[in-house]
Parts: sequence; structure tokens; C-alpha cells
Amino acid sequence: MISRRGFLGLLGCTGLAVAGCGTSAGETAGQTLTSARALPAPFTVPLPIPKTAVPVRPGHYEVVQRAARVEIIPGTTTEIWGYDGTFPGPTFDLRRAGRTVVRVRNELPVPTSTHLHGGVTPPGSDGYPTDLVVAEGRGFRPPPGAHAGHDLSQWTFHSGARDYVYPLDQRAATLWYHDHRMDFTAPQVWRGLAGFLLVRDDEDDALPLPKGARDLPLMICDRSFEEDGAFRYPEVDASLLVKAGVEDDFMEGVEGDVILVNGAPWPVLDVDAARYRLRLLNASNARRYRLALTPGGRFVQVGSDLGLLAAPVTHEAITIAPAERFDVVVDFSAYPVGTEVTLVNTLGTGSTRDVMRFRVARRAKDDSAVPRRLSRIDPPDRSGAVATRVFDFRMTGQGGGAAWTINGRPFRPGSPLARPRLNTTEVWRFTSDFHHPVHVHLAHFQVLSRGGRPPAPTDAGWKDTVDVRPYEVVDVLVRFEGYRGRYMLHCHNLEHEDMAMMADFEVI
Ligand SMILES: [Cu+2]
Repeated sequence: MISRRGFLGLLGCTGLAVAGCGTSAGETAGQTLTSARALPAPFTVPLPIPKTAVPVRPGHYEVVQRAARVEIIPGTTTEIWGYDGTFPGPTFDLRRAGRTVVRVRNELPVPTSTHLHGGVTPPGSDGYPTDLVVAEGRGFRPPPGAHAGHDLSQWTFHSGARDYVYPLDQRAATLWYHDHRMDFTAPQVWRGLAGFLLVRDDEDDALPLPKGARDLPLMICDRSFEEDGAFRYPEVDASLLVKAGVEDDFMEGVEGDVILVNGAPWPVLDVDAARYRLRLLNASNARRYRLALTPGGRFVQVGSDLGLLAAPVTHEAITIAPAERFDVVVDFSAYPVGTEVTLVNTLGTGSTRDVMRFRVARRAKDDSAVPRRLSRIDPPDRSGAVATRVFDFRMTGQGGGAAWTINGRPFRPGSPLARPRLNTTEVWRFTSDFHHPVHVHLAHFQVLSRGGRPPAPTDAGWKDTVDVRPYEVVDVLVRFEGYRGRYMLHCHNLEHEDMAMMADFEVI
């Protein structure tokens, strides 16, 4: 539930966006939380590469969610909650149709649920928000009051650990996993519960795209810090056990003033004068970025959320909303050796304008290429859809009764808004009052139109998340494949998600 102050603040912001007042009012989706400590100098910390998860036996992995102290800001430490105590968590490097079982053990003081974002996953392993793992020996009851209308039979608890089964019968893509706990996803992801899962296949491997050390997953997110180095976040209950929510001023979403890539502030990487494949992920709670290269340069996009495009698309800049992925090739041989190439965020100001830096360190041999044809993707055909449904993402109610809702309803587990049939396609129309990155579990989609116009160049390919902007109407063609059962769609602004902007759908 949203307080009157937060609700009025939101109205003010969207009013600005409509009127076009202010330079960025129409582009930002949250409020920036200023760090209490002085910010570190940019471009001093080397880019970390998350370690690759190692199976305990073929097809079986075990990870432990636990607290750890790590050095994020040079000279101090930060307590994180991470998979295997790391942030980002380990990267799962897996193959298409290589059925994988991940045992997640929770040693944190809070319940968790792990969602594989972009995964075609059976419903029982999809990380439903009330399907929770609770540390051994810890009891847990849903916070009183918050879910007065909920059917508590929808809540399930696993003691200590549980297995998530990932068949991965899907094309090569950059997926990621993160916490999805009811009401508390935003603070728990902020504390570090996120990582990459890469699906590879023969089609992608056969292309001459950059490989090995020149194929880099880059998790971009923003955080703020307390004077003592702790993460700063405006939760109303730091225990994350009793009361959900953020302070009134942050109802639109929480943005930090430090940009992290793979968990390091504005890192730097020495690169060969060669092509690199950069798998860009926006893992921020609320911040959107418009990424560009300084002093100039182009991104050649080869993949989107869910794998290869049909053909490369060249961009001068890429707007990336929370949870979206862009798989791009940057050719650093276009710059003289010694050039510092900065990845910047042109939607940011001050400290949030920089993201990371590449130093072109040396000449090098480069056998890679970006072929003109990448994959076969049939263009979306609206006429094949068996139904059209509208999902309206909007603030409803007033004062203490205001909430982020879909079709006027706050999230109610077990009460689906749609029942699509397996192996059919539907047109889903998303409308909104604000910036809402809309994510659909299980089902993959292609963007058909924005505001009645053709999709943006950055909308190309198979996607699971689409950037819906204030008062925009976005049509997508959704294909329901894989499994019957309960899934969800929701806003991936994590503060909106925690404030009830989610809905079930059931594949029948
Ligand atoms: Cu939203």
C-alpha cells in the first residue's frame, strides 16, 4: 500500500513527464538515493568476471545463499547477500536442453525464492513469490496485515534447501537469476541476490562471433552506500521480516548514485584492439540507461533478451530498461591503441553518467566477424493470434489505498488474469501511466507495435521484457510454449513489483 505522500509525489512526476518539463522527467523511473559516504574515483577498479559455477556431478549444482563481506568500494567492505556469498552470483554456463538441477540452500535470515529470468521452466521451479525457501531451523509467517485478503494456502515453504529443475529446452541466450520473494524482491536483489545463467547452443557456437575472453557478461546496476560502506536502501524495516515497503519518497523506484558493473564501481578493463561480445544486462531495481560510447562508436546488436537476432542491428545508443539484455559486438580495433573508450549513460547526470571504461591496450589478432545473417526468426504475424488481451499497468486508488496495479487489481496469488492455451499465440497489449518494464514469465514474445507505430530498432528479436513508457501502448505477440500451469507477468521495476504490480496467468 502506498501512502498519500508517495501517491501525490508520483502524480507530480508523471505530470512533469506528460508536460515535458525538465530534461529527464520523461526518462527516469525512480528517485535517486544519495550515498552517505564520498564516492570513489571512477575507472580505478578492474572489471571483475563472476566465477563460473562448477557442478557437484553432471547436471547438478548446489549454491548457498549467504551473507558475506566483500570490497566493493576500495578501502571498505560491504555486507552482501549473495549466491555462494558473491555479487554477482556464480555464472551458470550451460547448454540447450541440458537438463540442470540447481539445489539452492538458504542460510539468510529471510525467506527467498529464485526465478530464472527468461527460462522456459516448469511452474514448480519458476520461483513463484510465495514458494519460499527458509533457512533450516527458522520459522516464518507471512508479515501480518500485508496480505489480509490472501489465501495462505498459496504460500509454500521449503526448509533449508530445495531443488530447482531447469530443462533449458530453449535457444542460446543470456538469462539471469534473481530473488523473487513476495513483497521483498527489491531489497533482496539490492543486497546482491542476482547472477547470470548463459544458455549456449550449436547455432550460436557456429557463428564467428567473439568467444572466450572476448565474450563478456556485464551486469549493470546502481547502488548507494552508507558512510561505513554498507549498502544504503530506504526500506521501512531493515530486518525485511515484519514490514514491507520503502520510504514514501521512493514509491516510484529506488536508484543509486554509484553504477556497478559485475559488482564493481565504474570498473575499467584493458582490451585488445579487437571485437568483443558484450552481454549487457540491466539488473537495476528501477534505473533505465541510454548506453553510448565516448569518444564515439557503435554497438552492433546480435542478440536480445532471448538470443540471436535474425540479422545484426547497429545502434549509436541503446536504451535498456530493468531486466532487459542486449548482446552487442563492439570493435575496439576502430580506436588507436591507448584510447580510453567510456561506456556512458546519457540519461544519467553527475556520477550516474559513467558506467565503465575500456582501455585499448594492445594490437591483437582477431578471427571474429559479425555475419550478415545470424539466425532464422519468423517475423511476428498478428493474424495467427487466437486472442487479444489488454493489461493496464497503473497506479489506482488514493491515499493509503493507492497501489501499483494491473487492470486495477493488486497482485492476488492464485487468481489469474488470463488463461492462454499451450502452443498458441496471443496479442498482449500493455498500457501504462508511467515507466513500467513489463516482464512475462515462461512465454517469449516479439514486439508488434508501439503506439500504433512500428517497434523501435531496439525492440528486435525474441524478448521477455519490454520497456513500456508513460502513456504508451505496446503490443507484443506472445507464444505459449513449454508447460501448462501457473506463471506470472509483472512490472520489473522491483519496487513496483513489491507494491503489488504483478498478476498470475495460467497456461491451460
Ligand atoms: Cu512499474
